[in-house]
Amino acid sequence: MSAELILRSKELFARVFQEPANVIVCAPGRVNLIGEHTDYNEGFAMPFCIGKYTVIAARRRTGATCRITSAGVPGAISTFPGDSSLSPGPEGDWTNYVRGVVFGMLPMLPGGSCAFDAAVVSDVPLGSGLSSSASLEVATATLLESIYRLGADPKGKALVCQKAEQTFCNSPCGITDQFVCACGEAGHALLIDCRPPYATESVPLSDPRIALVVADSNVKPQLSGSEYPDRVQQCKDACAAMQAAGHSEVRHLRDATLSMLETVARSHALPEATVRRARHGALRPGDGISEDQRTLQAKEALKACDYAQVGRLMFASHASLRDDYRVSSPELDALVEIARGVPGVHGSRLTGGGFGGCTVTLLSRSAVPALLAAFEAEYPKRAGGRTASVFVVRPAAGAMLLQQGAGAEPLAGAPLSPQLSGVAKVTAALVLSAVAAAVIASKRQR
Ligand code: GAF
Repeated sequence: MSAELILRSKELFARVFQEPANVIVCAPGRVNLIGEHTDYNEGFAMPFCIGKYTVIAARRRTGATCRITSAGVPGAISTFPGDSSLSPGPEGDWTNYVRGVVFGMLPMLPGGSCAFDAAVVSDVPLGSGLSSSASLEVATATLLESIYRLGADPKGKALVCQKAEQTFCNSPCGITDQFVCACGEAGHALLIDCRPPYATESVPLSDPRIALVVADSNVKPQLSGSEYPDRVQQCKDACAAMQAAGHSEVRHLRDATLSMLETVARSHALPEATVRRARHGALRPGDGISEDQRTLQAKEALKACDYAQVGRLMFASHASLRDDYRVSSPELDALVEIARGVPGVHGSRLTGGGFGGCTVTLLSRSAVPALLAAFEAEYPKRAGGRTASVFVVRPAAGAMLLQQGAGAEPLAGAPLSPQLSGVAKVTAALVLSAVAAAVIASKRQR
């Protein structure tokens, strides 16, 4: 987290609302190390927060009107009711992420209403599959939690945010992004069991011998386009077919075995494409290789510092997402293949929903310069001249209250401040590192 981002949020607030903010909150973007398209099948995912954040500077008001501005939309102030009359704004409006969360939290608020002024700044790349939307949602929930002094419940907060995205933003997303943005821990990945009651396990991921590199293909994914909802539906169809074949216990792909699926496939009850999606999906561990099994194996390998094994599982995950789940793109495949050719790279895969966006690569720290050079030299050749935006990431802390008080003073000594200083240290290390500073990409977009 850069101190500059906090300062920018305060300045924006003061400029737009003509007085100082008195609360500052933040929530990060995320990368998923492994466990893709498993969450809506009640499977397993293992993401981590990246050191890029959405920061909100705010001030509680009386009444029931919310006003919000964003550095990304200079000069505009959006106003909406902070009570049960609240509804989504126009389709695609960025404030729908905020509105949805406010709406979802109304029952928890005194009198069932709220009022605030808020200014949003963010260094999470927008629309790159790094969860800029979940970051905004969770930051909003953290704001309400802070200004109305609600008891902290990171998991409950994540669920409200997921529902906000589903109902106000028309995206049938799973729980991974909001969960890690709310519950992530610095220096750790978060294994999430996406079946209620959502057990989690923090898995150490701060070995100085390894590095994690995110490469943005600079092709924008469209989560609310039809491809993602189609995948969700195909998984449901596969479950329905297995139920119809007598496997009544298959409520989600998590409950299915490979042999159940094969039986149904042989009876031609499902289109071939649906069978392939389900093969990638969360088939019950212990029977065939699925993304769920890879995720659980990767967690064990990570705990044993067996990075070669984690890497093999990442490559296998990418192959399954490319060939069976069909959510990759030529650009993402190119980034993974370029990484595969660099000595010291353990594994690489697309991360997030796919159809563009980013890859994540796990490698020896000493191999980072070679990987950056390979992306710079090779990607434009394989991606029609497009360049990638590449940065080193380290697992960072989840959402937090940063500052509170008359002039929004830092929370020195408060329980959250050690987390903040942890983030600050990580960020400082990154900034000082020649490797991390090597953002090789141009800003060129499509
Ligand atoms: C997107 C969704 F928002 C997540 O819930 C998850 O399904 C992911 O795609 C794929 O793993 O980020």
